[in-house]
Amino acid sequence: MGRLPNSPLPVVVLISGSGSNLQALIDRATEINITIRAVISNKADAYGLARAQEAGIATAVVDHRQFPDRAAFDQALAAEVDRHQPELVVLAGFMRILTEDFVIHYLGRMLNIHPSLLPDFQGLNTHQRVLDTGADQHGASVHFVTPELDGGPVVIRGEVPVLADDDADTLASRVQEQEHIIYPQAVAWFASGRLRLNNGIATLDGQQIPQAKARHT
Ligand code: NHR
Ligand code: GAR
Repeated sequence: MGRLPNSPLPVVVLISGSGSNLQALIDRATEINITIRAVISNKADAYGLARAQEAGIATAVVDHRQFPDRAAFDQALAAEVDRHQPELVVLAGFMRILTEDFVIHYLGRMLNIHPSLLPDFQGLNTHQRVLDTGADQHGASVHFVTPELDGGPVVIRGEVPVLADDDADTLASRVQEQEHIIYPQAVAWFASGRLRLNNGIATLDGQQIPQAKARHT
């Protein structure tokens, strides 16, 4: 079942919405040596599903509302993911908190992109919270997913300035430009074997990736 050396890394992408980060990965898949085996959404109307279909990628919907609880949803989601035998699972605007069992199953082979400079501004509604705090820097972070929500080791961050006339939408689009650069970069590192999670520590070329200190909550 192992891959030939230098064959593209099989990836499954989980989405809930627009899929612009998915599109950035589709556009650079050949260059970064990945093959996106499937795109799975918990929302049937996610625009990212159309992006996948346009690119000839298999799609599936696992609607969380069809399950009695998070454990049942996550079991169905894991079954759909595992059918495609990915070596990496990419959360790209996926909006459901995942159970510990799900996360442990993919530990060290699941990445997320979060719209803040982690460890600052974990959770939802980050752009408005940054504006409300008056911070002058914002951005996005790619991290390994661990059971602690938005708390796994950070791989790469992309920074943007907060401008005086920003609202949450202008700030979000500036952050997303960075997302579309840093997410393919992180996935490329993983695909080439340079990026790993070792005993809870993210390493690049065997060196620990430095973790920033919190400046805000
Ligand atoms: N699951 C675990 N265990 N660990 C992480 O680090 C996770 C995760 C699941 C998703 C993405 C995350 C983000 O980047 C992510 C990281 C959704 C929520 C949330 O509160 C929070 C963080 C993230 C994603 N979701 C609500 C829920 O009840 C639903 C919100 C909605 O549907 O709009 O699941 O920010
Ligand atoms: C991105 O900005 C991503 O950081 C954020 O949602 C957007 C999805 O955009 N993720 C979260 O908020 C996760 N809770 P996309 O669907 O166009 O990639």
